[in-house]
Amino acid sequence: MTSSSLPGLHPAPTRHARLVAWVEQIAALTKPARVHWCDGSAEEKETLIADLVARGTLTQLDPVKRPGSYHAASDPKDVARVESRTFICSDDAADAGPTNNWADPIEMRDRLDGLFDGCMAGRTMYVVPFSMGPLGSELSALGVEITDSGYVAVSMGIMTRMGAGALEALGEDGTFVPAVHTLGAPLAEGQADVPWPCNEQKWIVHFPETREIWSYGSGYGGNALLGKKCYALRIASVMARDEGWLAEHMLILKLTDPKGRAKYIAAAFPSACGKTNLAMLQPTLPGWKAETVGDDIAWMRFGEDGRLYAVNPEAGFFGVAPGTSRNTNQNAISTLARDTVFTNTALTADGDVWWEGLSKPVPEGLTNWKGQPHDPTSGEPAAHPNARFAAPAHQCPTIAPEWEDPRGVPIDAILFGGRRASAVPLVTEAFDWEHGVFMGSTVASEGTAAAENAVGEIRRDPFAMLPFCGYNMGDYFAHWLTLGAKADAAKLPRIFFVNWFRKDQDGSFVWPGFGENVRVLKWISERLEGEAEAVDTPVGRVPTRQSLDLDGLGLSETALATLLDVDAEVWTEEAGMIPAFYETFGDRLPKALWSQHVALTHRLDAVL
Ligand code: GTP
Ligand code: SPV
Ligand code: MN
Repeated sequence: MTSSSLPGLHPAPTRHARLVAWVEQIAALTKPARVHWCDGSAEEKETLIADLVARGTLTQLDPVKRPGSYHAASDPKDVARVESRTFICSDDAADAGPTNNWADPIEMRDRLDGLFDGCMAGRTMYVVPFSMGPLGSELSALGVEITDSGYVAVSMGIMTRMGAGALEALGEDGTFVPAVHTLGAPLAEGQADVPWPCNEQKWIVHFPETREIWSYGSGYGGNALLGKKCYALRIASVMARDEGWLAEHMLILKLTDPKGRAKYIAAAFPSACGKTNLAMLQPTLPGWKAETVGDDIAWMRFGEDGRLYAVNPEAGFFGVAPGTSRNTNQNAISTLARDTVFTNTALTADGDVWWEGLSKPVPEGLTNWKGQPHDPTSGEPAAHPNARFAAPAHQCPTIAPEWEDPRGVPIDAILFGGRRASAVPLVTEAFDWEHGVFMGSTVASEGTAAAENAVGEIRRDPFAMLPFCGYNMGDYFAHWLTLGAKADAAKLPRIFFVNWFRKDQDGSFVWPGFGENVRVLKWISERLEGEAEAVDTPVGRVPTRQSLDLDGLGLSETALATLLDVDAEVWTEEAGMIPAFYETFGDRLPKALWSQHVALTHRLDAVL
């Protein structure tokens, strides 16, 4: 079949000639059985879902308990982002930097041509137009994902503003990021499909200069929903570098104090380190109110008034299920009450979903994420540790009224953080922007199940962007420094470092976390108002015992010492590990950060 006779290819529902030509070109390469342009309507979603149910990809959950919701079980080898298979194909390898996998763009294009040739045979090619950010906002940007996965099309419908509105915003000549995704599982004539088609080989490829994405072989999350990590972080970080803004792996939270004073806080924590939970925080302190603007990604730009404004480019939450419960995150539980797609959770005997941490005791008769009866004595979890939900953001009970404001929200504070059992205090305030950038650049965190790396092992994850920066991270640090230097210092967000994950000698968390994190946010908010005290330590400003509201927590003095005291010996060791990391960037590492490191060493020496 030639592309021009392909059902669905003509007439295209747009007069955007470049878009139509690109769709024709990809159809000619990938040779699908049919082409469907997504309009994002409710009827379309129903049809897509009916097809996925017929194929066994989705199972409908009990429509009374969880209306409009579905369960998917992935191939056991397709459960998380694949960082080792993720490539930044800049013309010059040095522009991808030491933290990314680089491949020669010409060789990669050759390889992709081979891989994508006929890769959609027997399948439908979905053309998925989407907007990252509110439709029509100056802070938003458009994309079109071509995919042969109905699951991806449905998920993009939850996670982005997908369909006719985005196509209309493109007009006849609008700019869009082209993103091609295939499961890499063509079907021969008469060949039966499997519930979760994918390929042993996976390639997640970005061309930063031409702003293109090509993804092969995976149907999962950040590998396949290309608006998310591939576009909104890797490609957008390059756009942001060139255009003077920031694309960050950050939640956005609105916090209002008992006097009615609102603050907007953006926070970058590595994958599976607490962004969704903090974004949906339920304050335990009376009179404090937290509202959600975004839970994973922030696009930020300086406004005419000199302040930094952020939008959440997404329209949904793709969150970690395990550990989510009424006690830890009631707002997430409420958000998931309907119209949600669950992937790799367990199934209950009565047609609902379950995961570790949701409830006690473990219900009888569970089917685990691999589709087998769950054996609680096996030591294996019923849900995959990276099991996720995809739910519309507007269903969140604490969604802020301004979450879709096209102007974004003005950021007052930026938090960095990681999962650190030792050394790093509960909260530290940076001395200034440059020191804050130094803090962000040296974030280290324990690995989690969100990617294929070893769980628990500490790795550097600067700005929580290690897997997501589309260019040389040395240049990325410089970009942060430049934006700060150009801005009015008084209007810059203040920078803080937090760590909810300190452990005691028994290996238990010292800080209660979750809703109690509002106590740290309260201190931050009072710092911004000039009301809370801090002590200067070599690593930054930490709360005095009196300035942190610890009423009713019953923390021992030992616990407080663990959380708030800076151990100069431990930190000398920490600081000693920075040069080896910085050296990997060679002369792309800004000199100011080396100076920050030297200054830290001097401050530590002075107290030792
Ligand atoms: P991604 O979606 O991968 O980017 O993850 P995330 O940063 O949004 O992490 P999320 O909020 O989903 O939390 C991941 C895990 O950390 C869950 O198992 C949570 O229960 C746990 N967690 C979150 N906040 C806290 C906290 O304050 N204390 C402790 N001890 N655990 C937490
Ligand atoms: C993360 O790993 O940071 C996620 C999940 O938010 S994914 O979309 O798979 O990247
Ligand atoms: Mn994330």
